[in-house]
Amino acid sequence: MNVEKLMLKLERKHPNEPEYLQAVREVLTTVEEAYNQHPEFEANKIAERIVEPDRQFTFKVTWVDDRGQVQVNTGYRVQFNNAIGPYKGGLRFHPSVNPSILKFLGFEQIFKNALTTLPMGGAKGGSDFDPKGKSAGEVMRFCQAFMIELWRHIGPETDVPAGDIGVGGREIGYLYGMYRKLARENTGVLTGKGMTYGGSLIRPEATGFGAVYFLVQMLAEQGMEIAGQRIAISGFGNVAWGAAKKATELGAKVVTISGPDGYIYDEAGLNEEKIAYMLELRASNNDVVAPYAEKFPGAKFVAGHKPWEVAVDIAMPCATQNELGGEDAKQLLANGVKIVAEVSNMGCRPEAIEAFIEAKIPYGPGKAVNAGGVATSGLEMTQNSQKLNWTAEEVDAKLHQIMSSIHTACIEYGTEAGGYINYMKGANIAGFMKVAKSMVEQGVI
Ligand code: 2IT
Repeated sequence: MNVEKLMLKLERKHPNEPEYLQAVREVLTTVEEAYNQHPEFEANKIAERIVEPDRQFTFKVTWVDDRGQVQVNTGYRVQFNNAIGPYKGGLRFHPSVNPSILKFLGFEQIFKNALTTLPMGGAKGGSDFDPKGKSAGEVMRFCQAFMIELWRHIGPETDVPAGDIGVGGREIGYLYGMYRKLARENTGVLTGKGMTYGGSLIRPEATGFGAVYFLVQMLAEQGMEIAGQRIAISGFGNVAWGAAKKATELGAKVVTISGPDGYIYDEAGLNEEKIAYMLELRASNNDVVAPYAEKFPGAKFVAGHKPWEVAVDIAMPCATQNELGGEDAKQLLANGVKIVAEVSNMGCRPEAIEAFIEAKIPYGPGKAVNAGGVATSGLEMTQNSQKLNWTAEEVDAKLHQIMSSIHTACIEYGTEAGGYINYMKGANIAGFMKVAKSMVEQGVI
């Protein structure tokens, strides 16, 4: 494979898709060497085939808001690759959603899902609908209108959507309700469902919990423990909540959370009450963290800044793509950061990753660290097809096991000559190999 030639072709074809190009470049450059040891990959044009989505749907979503005004949004589903299992990946509702962002997310999802050890292909979807300030009725009507279009393209053995930014348990409920009505069947076609209609225990916590289980293993590899570590978390949604909850439970001190308005610095560290309050803040639909500092006067709100300027041992980006840049990385390193566990998808910019690797700081990429979310979705699919519900302990034990196996795969494929563990390389190669082999074995289709 000639990465530069392939990238040039993609850049010409998709000049307006920077996130997609960024994700593809990262994967191809890190797998190049391993890829070239397999002549059958090149003979089957695996690289060219894997960067192209199987298909993409774009559809109009029309709905009526509370004032009686007609609203129009765009809905999308990118079915990227189903070589190892049904398409699987979340739906994102955010005004920034566009084909580039969904293609980057769908592409990442292929390798993440392969890492989970479960049979799931890669997909992503969503809409430019902005949940901010919308009433519950508006959210419901939007979700219903969205599913009226999407339902024909999905199914329990075809494509299984879930949540992502802006899509949580409430939205999944509305989406599932409409799917069930249209399809006239009760199948596990979405994951992240409520417990009364086929959901899995631990799914709401799974992304954050899994990330902390992975972090604990990264720390252990360096001879460190999580108890007593100072952690900077960004975001204040479902993922940040789960990570803060588990890290705090294990004795770490989470000192920041953040929103689009700025970040909260809480020197005393988060506790159960403050973590529970994060959910209230999110549910208020205002997308701001500032009220935290009014509610808990020991905490400080820093408007317009990111939490990466705070001196911490561990950084856990939990908000969105490219939220940690080169300058942020420099600042973290200058303040003595020891480990970066990226929980958001592609949360770090390439310059930041380069800086961490250059400084020999272990950097866990999102597709490994956050894979517990989709892994537990996979466990929800298994429970649905067995028509059984597992206990929280059973699900948590499986989540633990999956995160361990991802960590082992990263070490196996990512340990460099000097002993530094390049988790990005390890995760990309391990995920890629599985999908590429399966594509070769199944022929040119
Ligand atoms: O980025 C992700 O892995 C998710 N948003 C979860 C996807 C899923 O299908 O549970």
